[in-house]
Amino acid sequence: MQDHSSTPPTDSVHHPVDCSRVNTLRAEVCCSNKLSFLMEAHDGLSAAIAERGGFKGLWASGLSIACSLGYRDANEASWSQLVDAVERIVDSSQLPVLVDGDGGFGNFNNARLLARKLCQRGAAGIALEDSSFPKINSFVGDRHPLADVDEFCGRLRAVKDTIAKDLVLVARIEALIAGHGMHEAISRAHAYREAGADAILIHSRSSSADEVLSFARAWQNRLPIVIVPTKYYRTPTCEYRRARISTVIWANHSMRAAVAAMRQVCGRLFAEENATTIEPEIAPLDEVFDIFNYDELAKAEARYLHPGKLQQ
Ligand code: SPV
Ligand code: MG
Repeated sequence: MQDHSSTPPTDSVHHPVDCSRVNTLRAEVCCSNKLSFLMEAHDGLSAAIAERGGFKGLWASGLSIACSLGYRDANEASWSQLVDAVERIVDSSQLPVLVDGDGGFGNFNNARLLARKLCQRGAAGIALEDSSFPKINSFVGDRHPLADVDEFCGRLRAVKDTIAKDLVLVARIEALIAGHGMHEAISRAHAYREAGADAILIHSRSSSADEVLSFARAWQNRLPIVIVPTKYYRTPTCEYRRARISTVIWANHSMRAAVAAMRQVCGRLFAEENATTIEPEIAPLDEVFDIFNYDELAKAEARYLHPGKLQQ
């Protein structure tokens, strides 16, 4: 008789969907007593590396996912391509994933379909922005038509009714990006809160944090605040703690790091026609194998492919 009773190897690549991820994200994003950080991921590799780096949650960035697929951040990638990318991100770490759902890919119906699919793929939250379809990245150009408030509230309500407590719902305000000013941003925040948002993401393209900090003062913590300090990166993090911001999203930093590193290695290999000088500067293959737990595969092979050898 062969012994199949030993403990099965843990397969961290294909773990079951963990419902507690939603609660973890809720605790991280919706807590204003403690500043949380979400790290951008755009594929399984960047997700696994962020987890190893110590992050407790991930931001599935629309910009970075589009970029990794070779698309522009203008709804060129479809909702199903986004959902597929999210599945790889979810499967590659144990962390909760807040998904950048753009505007929901259309009206209330597209938004609730997207939310349901993200739930099925193990996402923990969705951020919906009040842009109109097709969107364009917030840092590109000056035309950012906002969605009508009531129509966008319908998108939020439809998502909330669909996913109930199964996803954290973050409403993202683009009013400052679109040049509408603080009054519009605050009045939208009130409307989105009433429509069922769990948190408000206030976005800004200013090089200082003044806009988001004055939003936080006016908002008075009626719902947790999420920020994306891509352009105002010089602001000391203690200012966000002082303002009782709940969550900082590092929205595209792994993707941009990868762009710089790939540009460098391609340039060097092309010029030098030899890998001697570049080898010490790139990740060893063993690190790559370690990230995706190749050891587990070897153990699984011993257990399932060559079970007889286990007894020897
Ligand atoms: C993203 O990461 O896709 C975002 C953040 O939406 S930003 O690109 O800063 O608008
Ligand atoms: Mg985006």
